[in-house]
Amino acid sequence: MKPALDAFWMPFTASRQFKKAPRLLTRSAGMFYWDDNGRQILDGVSGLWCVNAGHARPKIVQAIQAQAAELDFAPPFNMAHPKAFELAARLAGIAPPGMNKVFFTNSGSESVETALKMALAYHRVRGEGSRTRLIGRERGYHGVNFGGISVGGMVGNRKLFGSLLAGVDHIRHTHDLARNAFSVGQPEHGAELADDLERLVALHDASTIAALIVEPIAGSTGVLLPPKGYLQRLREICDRHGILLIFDEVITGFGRTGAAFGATTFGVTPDLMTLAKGITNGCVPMGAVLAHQAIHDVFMNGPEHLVEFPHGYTYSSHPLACAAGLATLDTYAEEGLLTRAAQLQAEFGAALHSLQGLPNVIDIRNFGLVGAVELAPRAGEPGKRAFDVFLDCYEQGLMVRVTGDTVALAPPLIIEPAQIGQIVQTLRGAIQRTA
Ligand code: PXG
Ligand code: PLP
Repeated sequence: MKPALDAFWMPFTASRQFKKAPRLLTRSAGMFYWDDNGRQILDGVSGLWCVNAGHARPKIVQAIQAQAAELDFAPPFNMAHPKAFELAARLAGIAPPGMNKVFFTNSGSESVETALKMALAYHRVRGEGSRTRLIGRERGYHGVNFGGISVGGMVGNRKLFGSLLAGVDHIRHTHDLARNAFSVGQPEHGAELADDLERLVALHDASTIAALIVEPIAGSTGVLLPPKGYLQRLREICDRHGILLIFDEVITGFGRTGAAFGATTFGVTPDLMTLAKGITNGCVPMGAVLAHQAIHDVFMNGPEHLVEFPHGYTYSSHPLACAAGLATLDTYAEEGLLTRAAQLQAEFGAALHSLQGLPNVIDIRNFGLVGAVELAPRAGEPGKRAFDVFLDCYEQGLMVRVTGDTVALAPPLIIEPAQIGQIVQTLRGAIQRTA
């Protein structure tokens, strides 16, 4: 029986369109979903960039089931349960050197709020409370809470919501079709865009700036890759001015770029890192902030019976999420998934770039197991062409993600070469049919 669709106010959804022609997923396994008509759909986007090990992995399913029966909830404030410590240690073990303190949240958005608060508090606790300004980047996505949309750079996510956080500024984004269209992997041009941070230092003075937050690869706004040398340059400028560097790795974490984290792949260590999504393979909501030891240690003074960092969520380190997280890390390790994207990158990139020359295709981008095909917008209808491609792909049994006029791909890391071919073949047809 079809459910009534009225009551559910859906997130980030063209609801009226959806409710006229609902797309209901009822089952998942491995690389696939099935819909309510029993139709099989190849998952080209890991659910929503999160199911990195593929769906319904037995070890993760069993861990969640067993945990629910054993310990359902434990208060996380001045109390804890063993798996929280175990998971924190395991995460620190795959993090860049020094990033060994783990603060748990329940989503990427909460991880971002947590990291921004940590950055502000860090400076204040150290005695440099004038550093209150937060810097983001145009076209950044940092979730949907007030801090995140303030440092974020997507007009559609900001314009309805008033004046946002005070004292925020943005550096320019790195997307440059004129110089970098159809780059394979990291683009050649644009490392100098990092110098935009120097411009903001000159404008505001470093003594007022707490942190810069960027995604190593901007996922949600259309897979915008860091030009060669760009992230290194951001790190240098932050160091020169005492500004903390936050990498938002909610999408780039857990194998998407060919190593555990984008920081590892790109060889740049931030001060704070936000995680979510792949941390539990998307199976139970969870996020985390990884902090460098040096950031954490600044907080560890004052009377020992007092809370050092007044922040946390009822469901921080939830037992079900910790159990899922541990089983997820086991699965990644047992199957070599955190580095599999590096092995498949060349093949995935070549397959995607074979779409160059199709009607309306104005750029193709790839890195690790993330890719994008950018289409020329239909006149007067921005976003419509890519949305039509999304609907066509879905009809043909392929799920992709669309943002603006960019079609994004981020398949589970267990993908087989034949399935890469299937994704590209379906996309080819959809782009031709919607031309
Ligand atoms: N930071 C980054 C870099 C993200 O990609 C978040 C924070 C927020 O995470 P939560 O768990 O609060 O959603 C994200 C999430 C898309 C899309 O269309 C991407 C995300 C979420 C929803 C849609 O690409 N990324
Ligand atoms: N609102 C009220 C009234 C609360 O009591 C709480 C938590 O105790 C919250 C919001 C925050 O909820 P959470 O800790 O799940 O983020």
